[in-house]
Amino acid sequence: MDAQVLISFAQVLLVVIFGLVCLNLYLVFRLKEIDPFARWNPSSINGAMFMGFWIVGVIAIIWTTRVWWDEMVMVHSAVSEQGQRIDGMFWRTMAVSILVVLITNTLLFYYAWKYRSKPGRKAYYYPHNNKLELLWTVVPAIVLTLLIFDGVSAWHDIMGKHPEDSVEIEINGKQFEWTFRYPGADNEFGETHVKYINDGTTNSLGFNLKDRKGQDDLVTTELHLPVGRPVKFTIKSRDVLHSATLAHFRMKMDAVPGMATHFWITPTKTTAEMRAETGKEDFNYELSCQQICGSAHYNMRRIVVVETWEEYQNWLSQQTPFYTQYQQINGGNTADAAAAEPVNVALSPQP
Ligand SMILES: [Cu+2]
Repeated sequence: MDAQVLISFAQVLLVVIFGLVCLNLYLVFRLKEIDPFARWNPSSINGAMFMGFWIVGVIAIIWTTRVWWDEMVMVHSAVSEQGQRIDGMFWRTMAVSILVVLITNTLLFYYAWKYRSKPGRKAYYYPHNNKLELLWTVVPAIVLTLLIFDGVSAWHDIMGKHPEDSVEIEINGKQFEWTFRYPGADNEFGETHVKYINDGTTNSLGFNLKDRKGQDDLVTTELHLPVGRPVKFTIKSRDVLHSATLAHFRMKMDAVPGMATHFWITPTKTTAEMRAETGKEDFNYELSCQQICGSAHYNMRRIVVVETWEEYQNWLSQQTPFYTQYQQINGGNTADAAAAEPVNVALSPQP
C-alpha cells in the first residue's frame, strides 16, 4: 500500500473517531441534563472566525502568490510594445483593486468581530449619511473613469490602422490546429474562399488556385515574427470560434467563422534574447487557443519564433510556397482541382 492510500485511510479514521467522541459527549450531557453551551456566546465565536478567516485568507494569498510568482505570465513584462502598455494598465488596475480590497475587507472583518453581540450591548442605529453616500459614489466613479479612459485610448491605438510598414500574416484556426499564411514575395495574399477548401488535396485554407497573387503564398505551421517591426494579423476560422492568443505579447483575438478579425503588435524581444534572459534553453513563445472549441482544444498550440529581420527573411526564403507543394502532391493537376466543384468542408475532429 503506498503512502497516499495510508494517509487517506488515516484521515477517514480520524473523522470517524471525532464523530464517535462527539456522539459520546452528546449522550453524556443528555443523561446528566447538562447544557454545556449555557454560558457560551456564539457571537464571540462568529466574530473570531470572521477575523481568523481574513487573516488566514490574506496569508494564503501572499503565500500562493510567492510560490507561483515565476509561473505567472503577467509578472514577466510583455514582449510587444502594445503589451507593455496593457501591462501598465493591468498593474495600475491591480494596485487600485488590492488597495481597495485590503482596506474595505479589513474593516469589514474587523468590525464583524469588534461589534459582535455582547450581553448588555445595544446596537447603534445609523441608517443613513449623505456625505458618506456621496463619497463612496463619487470617488470610485472618478477612479473607474480614469482607468476606462486609459483602456479605451489603448484599444483605439492597438485596434486602429496598422503602420504602413507592417508585416502581414494570416492566422487560420480550425478544429484542431492553427496554420499561418505569409503573402510571399509580392506582399499580397491570394484569394481564399471556403468553397475551395478540400482537405483531400491539402487545400485546407481554400486557396483559389487560379489567383496568381496566391501562388507565392507560404503556408506554415510555425509562426515566425521579426523583432521591432509591426506585425498585422488577420485571424480567421473555418469551423467554430477559436481564440488566437499570444500571451507573452498580450494579444488575444477571437477567430470567428465567416469573418476576419485583426490585431497588430510590435515584438520587442527575440526568442534567443528571452532564452538568455530566463536561462531556459528550451524556452519558446507560443500561440494557443483560448476558446473551448471541441475535444482536442488543448492541442491547438504552436511555437512562435521571434527573430531578427535577417533571420526572418532567411526563414521565409527557405519555405516552399503552398502552390508548389500542392502541385507536387497533386501531380500538377491544379487547374482541374481549382475548376472542380466546391467540396464539402470536412469537419472531422482529430483528437
Ligand atoms: Cu480552438
